[in-house]
Amino acid sequence: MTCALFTPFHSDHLDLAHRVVMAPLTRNRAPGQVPGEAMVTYYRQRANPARGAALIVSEATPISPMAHGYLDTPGIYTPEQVAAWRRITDAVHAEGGRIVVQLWHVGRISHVSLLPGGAQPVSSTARAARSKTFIAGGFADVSVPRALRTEEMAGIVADYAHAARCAVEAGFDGVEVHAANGYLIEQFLRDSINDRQDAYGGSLENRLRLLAEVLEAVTGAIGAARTGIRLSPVTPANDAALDSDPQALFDAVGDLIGRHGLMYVHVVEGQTGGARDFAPFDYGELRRRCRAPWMVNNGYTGAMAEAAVAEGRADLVAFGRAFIANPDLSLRLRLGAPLNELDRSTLYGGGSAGYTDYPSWQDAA
Ligand code: 8OZ
Repeated sequence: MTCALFTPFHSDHLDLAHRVVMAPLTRNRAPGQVPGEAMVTYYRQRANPARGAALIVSEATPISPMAHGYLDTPGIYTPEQVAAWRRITDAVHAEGGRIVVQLWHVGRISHVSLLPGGAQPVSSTARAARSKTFIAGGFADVSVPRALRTEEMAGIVADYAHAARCAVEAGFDGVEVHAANGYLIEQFLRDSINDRQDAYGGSLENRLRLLAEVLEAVTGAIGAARTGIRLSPVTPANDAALDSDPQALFDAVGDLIGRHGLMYVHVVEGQTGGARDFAPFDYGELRRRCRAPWMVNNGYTGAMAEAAVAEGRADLVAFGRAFIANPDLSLRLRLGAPLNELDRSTLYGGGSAGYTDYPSWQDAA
């Protein structure tokens, strides 16, 4: 295939061999919340830009014990986790690749069985999401959260900064703040969820406050040059009903981001893993405000990605499901080779089956 997608990308803060990015993908294969050998193999298989990703965004990675919401997700806040992630970043760099870690707090999308001492999940609100999570024994309804007290907010922000410092110590090339898919930051942003009366709820400025403080803290800890962010302005994922005015909300988010000069902005267009035209939204307007390299995601084929880059609608394109099933996705796209099919039954948890055993094009041939 020709070939805008396979031109190098250079910006002030990013130098990439081409435009194909591996999207963050929750796989639930970190028993004890620490990355193990299988994860090293999985990321290494996808790390060489000549076959795999120009940039890997890690699976969503909790920033603190209270940030977990799914079984066996790997944290980035203890020395043991930092040492374990270091083996992954070393493996990726040895292949000539780049990797950032996605910093995650699930907020109310969690379950008491996953939290320290059976604690209640925390959120902007005490109203439960009608949503499921994945716990020991399978899928379960999320637990009823409690609303964070105003004086607890500084601790959440400090957890983001601590995790960002851990990320750099672990050898990551940067971080992606997960501000998408109905998790904690979106639970504060959207007026459909945030029902607070304090300085973190009500007005647009107040609902933006957590994100503003997180960006200030993370860029203060590791620099804007190493800070990216993921947004999903109109996804309904995790029972996140749309804001009453998504365009106004995310235009304000864009203005905030634009003041920081971030490494990149990663946007899920439409319904995460679903309809790209789920609700109207002007992504071009958001991009103009963010003033950062623009990474798009959600159901892209190679042809769609090529067109988006060739027509200037995106700088980078993140592929999720296709990268699960095709460790050598970029080579296959470049050659126009057929793609392996995804096995949905092995997405979350389990062993090497459906994790590190998808064949490369060369193996198959
Ligand atoms: C699928 C399953 C569990 C978590 C997201 C981190 O949607 C996730 C996720 C996706 O951002």
